[in-house]
Amino acid sequence: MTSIMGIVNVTPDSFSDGGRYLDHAAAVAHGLRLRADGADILDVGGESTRPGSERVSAEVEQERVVPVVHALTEAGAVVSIDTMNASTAAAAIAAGARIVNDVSGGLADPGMLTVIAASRADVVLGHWRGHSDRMYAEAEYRDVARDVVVELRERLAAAAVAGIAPSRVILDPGIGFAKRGEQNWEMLRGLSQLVGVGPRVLVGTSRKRFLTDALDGEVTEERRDLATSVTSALAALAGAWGVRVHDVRATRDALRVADAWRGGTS
Ligand code: PMM
Repeated sequence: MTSIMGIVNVTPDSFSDGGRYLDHAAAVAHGLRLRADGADILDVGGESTRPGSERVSAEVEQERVVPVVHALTEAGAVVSIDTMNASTAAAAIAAGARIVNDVSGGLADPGMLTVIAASRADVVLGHWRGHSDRMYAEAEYRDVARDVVVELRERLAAAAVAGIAPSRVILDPGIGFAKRGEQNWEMLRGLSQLVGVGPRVLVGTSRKRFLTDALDGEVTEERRDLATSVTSALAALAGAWGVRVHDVRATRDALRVADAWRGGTS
């Protein structure tokens, strides 16, 4: 079945969590709850990448995430570290993280791919064209899915040059990153092109703006999560290996239904 990556934000400014899980113990408890709900991977992040969000120093980021990565690993979870900083990736790997989730695809920090190559961690390479303060200025495409495939192939090649085999790579179309509303739908429509590149593909639509814009009336968190479950199931049918979500339980149900549709064994 499609893998579920559950989101554990350890940030005070996250749009979704609003700082509720800033406290380490609360973050760990939240992660364990997501694991009980069916998350295969817990994605721990200490820097919000939401449009317009402030960057934090690598030191602050590490103070937030390293104890959480350590505790969740000790509890037996597979942990990924959501970071664009090589030093945070290294610290999280030392604390037990098995996957580095770099939304910038190794572009934000020139040391990132080297750190990962020297470890046994897998890596998520996201499609990215710049930090959140300027990413919409970069949102020009001829054909979104085709352009994203070209750019992620380059990141895959850069990873290989650094010594990271494609089998360790997971590609992510970077939904919401340097993509305006409709461009995200264009990307999702062309998702099978990215799946065709070869490595595993991860898709993150959870609670994102383009998605809630498709709904009418007052959009509650519950409705955003329902909409997320639909896109996650559709991503699974398009061949995604995994989805990154806040609401693991609803996603699990949706993926089981998609799996039954496909005729898989769940
Ligand atoms: N989106 C966000 C953060 N990290 N990681 C991956 N691999 N893919 C994504 O789409 C992605 C990500 C932003 O969302 P959040 O602030 O709700 O975590």
